Amino acid sequence: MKLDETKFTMDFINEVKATYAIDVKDSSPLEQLMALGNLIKRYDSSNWKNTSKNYRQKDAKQVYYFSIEFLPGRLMKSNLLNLGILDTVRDGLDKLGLDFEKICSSEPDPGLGNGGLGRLAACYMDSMASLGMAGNGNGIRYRYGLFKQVFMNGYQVELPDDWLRNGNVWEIRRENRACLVRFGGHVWLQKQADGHLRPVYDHTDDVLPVPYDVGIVGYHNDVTNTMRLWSAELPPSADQTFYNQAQRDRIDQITEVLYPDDSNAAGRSLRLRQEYFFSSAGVQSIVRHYFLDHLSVNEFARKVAIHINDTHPTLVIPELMRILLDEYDCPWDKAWQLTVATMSYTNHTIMQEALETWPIDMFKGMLPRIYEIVEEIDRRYREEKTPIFGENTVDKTAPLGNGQVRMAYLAVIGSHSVNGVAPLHTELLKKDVLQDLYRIYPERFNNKTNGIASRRWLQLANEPLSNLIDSKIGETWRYNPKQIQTLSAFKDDDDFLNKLEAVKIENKKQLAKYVDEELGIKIRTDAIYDVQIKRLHAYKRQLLHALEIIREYLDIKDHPKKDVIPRVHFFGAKAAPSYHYAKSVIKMINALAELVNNDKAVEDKLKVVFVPNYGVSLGELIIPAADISEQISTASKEASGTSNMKLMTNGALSLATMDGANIDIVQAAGKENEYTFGLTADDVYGYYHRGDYHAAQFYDSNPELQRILETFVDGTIPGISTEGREIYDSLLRYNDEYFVLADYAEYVQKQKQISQDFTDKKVWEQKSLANIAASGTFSADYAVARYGEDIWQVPYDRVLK
Ligand code: DL6
Repeated sequence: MKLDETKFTMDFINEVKATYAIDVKDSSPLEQLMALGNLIKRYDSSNWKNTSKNYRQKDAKQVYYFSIEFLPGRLMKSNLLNLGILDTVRDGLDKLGLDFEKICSSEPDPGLGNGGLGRLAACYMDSMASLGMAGNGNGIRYRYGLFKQVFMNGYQVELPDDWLRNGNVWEIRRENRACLVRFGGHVWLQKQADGHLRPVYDHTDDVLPVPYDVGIVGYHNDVTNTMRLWSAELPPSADQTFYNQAQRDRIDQITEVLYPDDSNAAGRSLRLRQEYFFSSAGVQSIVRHYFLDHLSVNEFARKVAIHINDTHPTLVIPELMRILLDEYDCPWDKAWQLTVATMSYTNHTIMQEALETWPIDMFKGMLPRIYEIVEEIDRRYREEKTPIFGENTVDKTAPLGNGQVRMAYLAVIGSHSVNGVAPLHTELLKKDVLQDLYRIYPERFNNKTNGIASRRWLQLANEPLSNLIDSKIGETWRYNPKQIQTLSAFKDDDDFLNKLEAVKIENKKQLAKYVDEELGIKIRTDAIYDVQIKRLHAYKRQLLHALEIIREYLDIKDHPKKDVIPRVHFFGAKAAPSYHYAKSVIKMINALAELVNNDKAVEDKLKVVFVPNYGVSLGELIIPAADISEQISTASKEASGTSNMKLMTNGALSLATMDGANIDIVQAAGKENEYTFGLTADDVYGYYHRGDYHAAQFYDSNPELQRILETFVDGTIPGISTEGREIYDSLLRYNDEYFVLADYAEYVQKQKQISQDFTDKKVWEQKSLANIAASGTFSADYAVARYGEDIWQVPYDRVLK
């Protein structure tokens, strides 16, 4: 959009006055944020309105991306960038003597996701809008996000994330679009006057889902899509006194708080309520919208695509069946054909514990009509497939089995497409996790490698680098990220390489300032910034990184005169509150940091920074400053990873196992520009099949490793007698489930190589450039285009090069 700076400043002054009845000079950054947000929302309102109108006029096929998590990050800068008014607004506020950065950082970071899955959903929302694709998000408006992490005596403590405390300036409450979701009670089918069997409900617990819409602004294309988040409320028409406190609480609880990612174990009935709540509300709203312009259900699958982001929204399948059968009198076969043609499912993990199942008794009691439908899906599946694939295979893969409703199997059976998120991951789904279903429905399986929003992770997070890129190759890469590839022509341009280094140092200064001011740790800006930012999980192996830090520490202590390339090791990671082992690793790393950072003998050479409460905004600060991207999961365990892509596009070199999308990154940027090591997925599966992994062998043959492990239990790292023992035992007594010791030697060797290579600035910058140049292919724009073409069959406007 076009915006004149003078008009903007006048509008802003008036907005502050109208909203708060004060002058700008008397307003706080938070008030300025709210006023600015209101103003930007108003500027964008015509685009938002026209986008929906255009889609309807064109009768465009709509995609509905169902995700129990969305992790969008702050929206102010991203909206301004996408509207094309970032500089105008920044300059205008500057002229008013206001601090634009301070205003932007007053915006709370919506913690509506745990990690990769929710962030991916947010990247895809941004790309759908930017491609001009009719894409809608559907999720939950949690009153509290994932916890706020603080460290007390090195332990993770979880505080509530009250992100809505001051309201959310970007949302619009649309109470007139609310519907009704039923839980519990009794249901039976009764013949109606028109001869149709329809369900009759009795004694149900009814909940009113109220949608809050957030505009998702496309990049320079006048498109604003909608992300719809549902909030659970009391149905208004009922006599309010009819509800006792327990019932009110039960309703409030549904959208009160996001579940941490290890808490979706069977038995958590609130999680199941959340899942049905947003699935049902979303599908009802889709059907309502569809029937505004269509008279029969016949066109449904040609006009609607529903995407199931991991298993949490799988109940959209029986819910759509319910609506088609019970409300539109559709015969079963037709309803099923439409449902399968509408649905598609992405799997995001091969970890067994994350493949959701629900005890049948609980499910049936909470969702009686939905259970009947799942039972019928199960019955028909068995009837159709048993003659072909045999009872054993069908038993193993049916939606109901072992007293459980098996969500992943239901998702595969009820969708026309099933995808993994990196080639290796998709292969493992076919060969291992979903192998029987792959045999039954081979044509459904496909890969869609993840992508990231390069607007947020490069253009916004790293404006200096983006401007430098512009200065060499112009601005078209901002629309077509693969064009960054042309930067590689400058790999021998010393001036350009020096500028690349200067940008990195500037970004390191920003980060160092934050670390000093917030954590009281002074770090050098000429050190290697070695970064591992992701959820804390044993398979991601923050422990392996810690072993290297201990090795470096002992080496410096043993050889005080030795020349050392200084390093700062960064961690950012939340552990799920009930994940005991992960919390022990956090405590251990914090204790190690305490030891290292306070030891005068290593002062300038080694520092450890564990940044508390890692989230999108901290990622935007840390990633542009990174030299090394630690992607060191046990091969086969990380489905894809996306921090690997964000770090790469900011010029960090990957220190990586051949896991998830690391494989594709290495292929794109060239093996010579990354540091790869460790067991492959085949090696890991080899150990599983033979059952011959013996961690002790690696320990026994490596005195350095022995010494390092001793520090967990001999008091060298103070204050971790319990955690140190637990970690030590996990490696030796319980045989190192994630092969840390097997990969140790090669990992260390690569770390030593990194230190050596870092001294040759030119070669280092060339490697960094190779990563930046190859990163465009991992833009979410291409990923979403592939989803649009192959899975959803929806057109989009932007021609991507
Ligand atoms: O696909 C997004 C992201 C991947 O990049 C990560 O590799 C994967 O671990 C993550 N998976 C989840 C699974 N959550 N559950 N359930 O977050 O997805």
